[in-house]
Amino acid sequence: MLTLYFCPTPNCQKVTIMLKAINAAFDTHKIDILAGDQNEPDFVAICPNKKVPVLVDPDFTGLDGKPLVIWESGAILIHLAEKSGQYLSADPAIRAETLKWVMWQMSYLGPMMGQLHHFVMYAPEEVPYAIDRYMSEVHRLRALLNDTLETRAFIAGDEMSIADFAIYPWVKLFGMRYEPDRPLPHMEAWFTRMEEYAFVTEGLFHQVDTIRPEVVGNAPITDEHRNALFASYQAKRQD
Ligand SMILES: N[C@@H](CCC(=O)N[C@@H](CS)C(=O)NCC(=O)O)C(=O)O
Repeated sequence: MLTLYFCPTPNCQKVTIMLKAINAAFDTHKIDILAGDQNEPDFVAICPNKKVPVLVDPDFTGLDGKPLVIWESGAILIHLAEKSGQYLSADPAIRAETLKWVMWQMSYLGPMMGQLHHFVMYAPEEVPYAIDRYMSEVHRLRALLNDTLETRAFIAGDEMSIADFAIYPWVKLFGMRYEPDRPLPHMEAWFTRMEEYAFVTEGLFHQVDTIRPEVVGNAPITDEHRNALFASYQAKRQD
């Protein structure tokens, strides 16, 4: 059976949506990132990058001769798409378009939204330049998404793909916290189209009751949480 090391945040929710979409059986191993579970030696042994999600797929053998371990959510989506033969077309043009948007999510949308969240929620001091910089990037990226969805049903064309799964949790749950600078009707219509599929909502809300209130802004972030999340940064500051 597949094992997913997980917490209910967008990078993990894209994987749970995919797992539900392909009807895969999986065990969830909860990693409490505010408690610092990602820094524990057992976890670091499988993910030296100290981040979730991590997928262990015993149907394949890794370079170390053990069950295959994959981290980086985009790589996990591609692995599951290739394994199941679903949500990543074999047609070169559709495949390229799908991978382009997966990479866009991994390199722009996720990092820019993540940094905005960091400077709004977690930074120990206010840095207006950083908030302005990441907020304007988030506005730009959402506008691009909205404009793209004006002429297509799903991100990579007529068919739902791993590009939709990668992008949806970020703009749906996370993005709602940061008001857009203009209406995004095509993105809203895409939300509705996505949510016609029960697995999208099931994947998005998988174990969502275990989310910490601090992660969604309903309780204050403390130095203890910052130390769990940004251990190397804190250590450097104390030098
Ligand atoms: N590029 C990575 C990012 C993973 C990531 O940042 N995961 C967050 C949760 S959404 C995490 O593990 N944070 C813990 C930490 O920063 O210590 C991916 O897409 O898998």
